Amino acid sequence: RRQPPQTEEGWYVLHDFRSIDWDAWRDAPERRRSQAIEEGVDFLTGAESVTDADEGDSATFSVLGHKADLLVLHLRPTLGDLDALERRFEQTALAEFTERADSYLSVTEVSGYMSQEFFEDDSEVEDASMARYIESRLTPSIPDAEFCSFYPMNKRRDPEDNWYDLSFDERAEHLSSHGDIGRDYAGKVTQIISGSIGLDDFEWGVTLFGDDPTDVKDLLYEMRFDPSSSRYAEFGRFLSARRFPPADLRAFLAG
Ligand code: 76R
Repeated sequence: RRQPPQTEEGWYVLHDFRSIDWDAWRDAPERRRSQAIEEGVDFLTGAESVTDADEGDSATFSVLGHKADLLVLHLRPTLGDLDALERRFEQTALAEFTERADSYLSVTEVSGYMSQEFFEDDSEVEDASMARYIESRLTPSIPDAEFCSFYPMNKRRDPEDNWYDLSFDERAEHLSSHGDIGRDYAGKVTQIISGSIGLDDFEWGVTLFGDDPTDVKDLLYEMRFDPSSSRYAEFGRFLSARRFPPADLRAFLAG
């Protein structure tokens, strides 16, 4: 039996996808619509400035395509924080015009593949840059980029290609070449990889941010040819979204 790599967990992550009932929206009297916008802006602005918890981050996106209309992304220290945000949104007049289209729950994670020393030695992380790296992974701020791509993924468990049957060293080597590809896109694409084993349907959630969607596409295409993806990755649905400031909610709803 193989031992799992050690992991360290940080903030919990909720991807909250909503679709708008456009017919109800068009039919609603101006007074109700204004109230929905006002309460929606209040909720989203409050979430983005984290008035509800000690730390975390939130962001609002317009989702392209039919899968949803709105994505509200929350990172918070506890599940209770996320739970409270979900409930609070339901209390707004805006929620009356939305339905849950999808959602995903995960937790930010650093695994022992590239920072084994950190896990072997409980004491302080000696290396300051490693400490910063780990911190930025566990308590990330949502990058200020226009485009966001989200999908869940698994590592394959086929008899032929079983990620979980590989030795630690084999997996670490795969992830090191995987990381090399990723680092080529530094400054163009930022990722939040969050673990979801036991929390949601897949093993990880992948949230990518970039100003140019083509950079995201290029990065993923390149990774598809790398064994860590070509042999060992399986993907769920993909969703694409564009960030907007909560203050623009009226414009978002006006179309
Ligand atoms: O040695 C190293 O530098 C590797 C550091 C590293 C790990 C351990 C790393 C780097 N990743 C790791 C783990 Mn990643 N990552 C993804 C996707 O669509 C696809 O094919 C894959 C989706 C992207 C885009 C991405 C980006 N990574 C993981 C794991 C967990 C594996 C496990 O624990 O078993 C998954 C599922 C995963 C998936 N990765 C990087 C990136 C980028 C851009 C980097 C380099 C920047 C950085 O070091 O943070």
